[in-house]
Amino acid sequence: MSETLENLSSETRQFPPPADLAAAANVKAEAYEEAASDRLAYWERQAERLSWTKSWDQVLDWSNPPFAKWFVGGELNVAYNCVDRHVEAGNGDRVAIHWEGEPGDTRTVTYADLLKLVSQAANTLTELGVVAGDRVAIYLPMIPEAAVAMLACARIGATHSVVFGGFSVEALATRIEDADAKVVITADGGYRRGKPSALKPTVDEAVARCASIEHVLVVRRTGQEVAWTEKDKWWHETVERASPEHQAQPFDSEQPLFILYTSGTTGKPKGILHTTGGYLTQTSYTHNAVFDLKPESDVYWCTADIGWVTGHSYIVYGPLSNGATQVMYEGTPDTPDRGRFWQIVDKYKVSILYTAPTLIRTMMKWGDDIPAKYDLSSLRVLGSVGEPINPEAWMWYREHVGRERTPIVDTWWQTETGAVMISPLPGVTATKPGSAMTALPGVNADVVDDTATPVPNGGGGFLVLTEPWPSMLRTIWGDDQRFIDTYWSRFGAGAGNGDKWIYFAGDGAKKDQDGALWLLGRVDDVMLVSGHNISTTEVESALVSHPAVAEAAVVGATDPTTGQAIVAFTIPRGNVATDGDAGEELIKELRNHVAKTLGPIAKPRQIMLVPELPKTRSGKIMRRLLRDVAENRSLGDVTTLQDSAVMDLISSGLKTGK
Ligand code: 6R9
Repeated sequence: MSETLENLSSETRQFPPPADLAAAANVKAEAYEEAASDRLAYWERQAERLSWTKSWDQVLDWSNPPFAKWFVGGELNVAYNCVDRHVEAGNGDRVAIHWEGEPGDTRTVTYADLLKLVSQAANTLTELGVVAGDRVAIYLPMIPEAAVAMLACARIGATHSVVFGGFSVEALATRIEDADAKVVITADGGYRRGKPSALKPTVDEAVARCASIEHVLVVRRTGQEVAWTEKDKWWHETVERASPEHQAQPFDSEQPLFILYTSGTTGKPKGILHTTGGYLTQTSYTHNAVFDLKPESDVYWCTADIGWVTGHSYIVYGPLSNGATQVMYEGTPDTPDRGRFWQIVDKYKVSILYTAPTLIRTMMKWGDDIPAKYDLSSLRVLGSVGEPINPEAWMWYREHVGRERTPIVDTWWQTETGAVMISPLPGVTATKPGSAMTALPGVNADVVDDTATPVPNGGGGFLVLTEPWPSMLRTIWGDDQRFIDTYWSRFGAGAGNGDKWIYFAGDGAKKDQDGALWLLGRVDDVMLVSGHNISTTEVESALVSHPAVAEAAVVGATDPTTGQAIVAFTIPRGNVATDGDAGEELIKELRNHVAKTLGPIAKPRQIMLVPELPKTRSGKIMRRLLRDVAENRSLGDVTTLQDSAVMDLISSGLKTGK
């Protein structure tokens, strides 16, 4: 890319933390100075949140960059830290998981129950021949057994590889093969959109292709008919009959904990490898700091799927290591109706809610009257993750969910970073709608130009992390070279530039006049229009700021005169007329609205009104597929698409405007 990203929009609204929350906050403003004065000592203090059977000799070994070792020589057991120690401290009766099935069935799992289940599952895996270092694939719906299975692997030092329950045979098989997994843990099926969907047939097909799999453990969730092979064992006939006694053994701080595959835009999926001591330190610390968690009184709910890194770090490892009480929900937000999320918040008196911009925009589209029907007064902190949150979606979240009381923490991080890196602190930061604000204490982030020089306030460029952090990925499973090439060869020492190793996140960002960070989306998505780099995020946010728009996705399509031209796919809000002339009028108005908000250079060449947008299971817009539509190509890889019918809907219902 020849020049830095444009810096088009400006936002002046600002919201200081509520005084009572600030006064009682877990982390105060001093933390920034403490961490800046001695970063490693700061992380060492965070590691002391955990129970170690052997302390470390060295905080960080960075002698062979970019391969980091944290808390070198330390030993701990991750499952012990997430379960046993809370029971030993007398909190066995505390609810760990309020589980809500989609059809309305519920389960309450206390920390004592969790200890029993995790111990039984650890014993079963051991009986099946799984030993420390082996890989176990997990392909489950959002049921408590998903967390149990992950913790059971951690307990015996095995490495889990969770694959989204919605992924295809192909996706599952390539992940099993790449990790050379020995066992798969799955279920007959799960509930989605009001009916049971099957999982086992996908596993059967994948296992038939993967010689490494010796056993398949099957949880009975729906009771549907399943085919049975000699590798299959029912969970309730093995795990639930196993001994509940299991002594957790300590493992080295760098023992692998999990592999999680990120699809990326090209090439085969990357198996991101995380280890134990540093990962648990940072997930535990950030969950406490960013959400201001008070484990005795808060009810926390993260709406992510366990198959996404957010589910790993902020449903399983962060919250459970902190002894939190949380809600886990199996299904979709509109089953049986569009109030389901708010009904759950009301029912369990959820105090901390962590969700994604895609859901917030969907709720905006469904209408303000839906959340208004519920008592949401228990909420005190709201979080967002997964994509840049448009300022208008942020304001809607604050107004209609937070009822103008609760701070919003917009948390930037990645599968690769393992835990939150950039976020406001709810008791400290005066937030700006749409900004993730600043790096957390202990984290060093910056925005640089293409010569790796930090941009001044007011400038835009590439987001980088300039110092190693405890929960950083250790490598790409089986491919150290790809790890170096992907993340470390753009800037700094890995690019033959100086002796500092600089991590390139792949995102564009800008620093505003106060130094707050604004994430601008993946740099692969940046558009080059008449020589100007324009971020998709800013044009999308301009569209969403129009009252007729619920959601927008913007791509750059090849254009003979401007190089690339801006093409926008826009979902109108529910009550907006779009038939015939009304649609044409709206398109004209929206093009002018963007030009007025961001400047004429950002005026879309074309706006299409669509009923839906293609998204991944974790809710990210797949702009790559929209680029294919905008350039009249056949669609590329659609295996990670959440709902394959969406692309047909878009192609058949297009209304174009020039
Ligand atoms: C946790 C997670 C990582 C990519 C990341 C960025 C985008 C995540 C964001 C955000 C702006 C935020 N992203 N959080 N962009 N603001 N608060 O999402 O991990 O699935 O690996 O995706 O998601 O583009 O690089 P992962």
